[in-house]
Amino acid sequence: MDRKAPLVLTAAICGAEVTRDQSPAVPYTAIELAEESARCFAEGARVIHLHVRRPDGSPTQDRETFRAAILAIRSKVPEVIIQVSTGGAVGMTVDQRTEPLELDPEFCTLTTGTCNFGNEVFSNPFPVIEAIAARARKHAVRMEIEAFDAGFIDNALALHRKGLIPDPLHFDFVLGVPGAMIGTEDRLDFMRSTIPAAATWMVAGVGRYELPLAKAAIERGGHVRVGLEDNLFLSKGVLAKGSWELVRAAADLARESDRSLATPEEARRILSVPMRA
Ligand code: KMH
Ligand code: ZN
Repeated sequence: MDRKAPLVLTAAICGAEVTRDQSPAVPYTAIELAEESARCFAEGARVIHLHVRRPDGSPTQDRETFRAAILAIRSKVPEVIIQVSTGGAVGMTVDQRTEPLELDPEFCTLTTGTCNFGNEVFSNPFPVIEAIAARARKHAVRMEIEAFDAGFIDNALALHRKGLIPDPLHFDFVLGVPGAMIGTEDRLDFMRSTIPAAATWMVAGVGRYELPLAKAAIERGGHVRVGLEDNLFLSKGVLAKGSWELVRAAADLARESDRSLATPEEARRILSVPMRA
């Protein structure tokens, strides 16, 4: 990848696990998600990785809750790319996880392997991956491959060879999940050495790995995801005021490395996510 290509920043603003008890900045409602999306967009985020919550903060993949959130985000930030999660929360069924795909969103995640996830298991055996990919294809949703560990990439490439994951391939290396691959630079370099040269990639560092991996990805020509889903802290012991502050920190790293931030149009071209009519 071109080391000076414009940088696409994704903001993972909510997730399924983090709670208001841990950080008051975690958005739950459609309007909170939209306001946080607007703040992240203003700092340079071009993709919103979206989970939704019930009013009590518990995670859901309910289609209508996603619809309300997407409409609210669209009304505040028409240009931003909205990526719905098909991971949901640990323990959800394929039918639950794929509810947002029924809305014909422009972009979604696809996790291509199983790993420990804290003290739980994020379960993605091949029938689950293939079913989610089939529904994404049916709704013509662009897929981002989420690789929490090295074998997830091999699985994705096997599914790509079978025609189940379409070109062009785009990977998100999610590194630092307790129970999966850690977020060191050597792990990142190994992950990126295993993907096809034509593929695009980004990194989502979890916890303390978030900003160091953002810097490493920026220097290597990759793209970056930050946000409260992955990490609550701006620095050791200092809670981020919102995902927007982590986006700002990543954008600052890009400025220091002389990488421009992608415009909304550049982000859509780099990720192959055209604006839907
Ligand atoms: N909440 C994690 C178990 C995704 O969004 O696609 C899964 C996850 C991945 O967040
Ligand atoms: Zn997620």
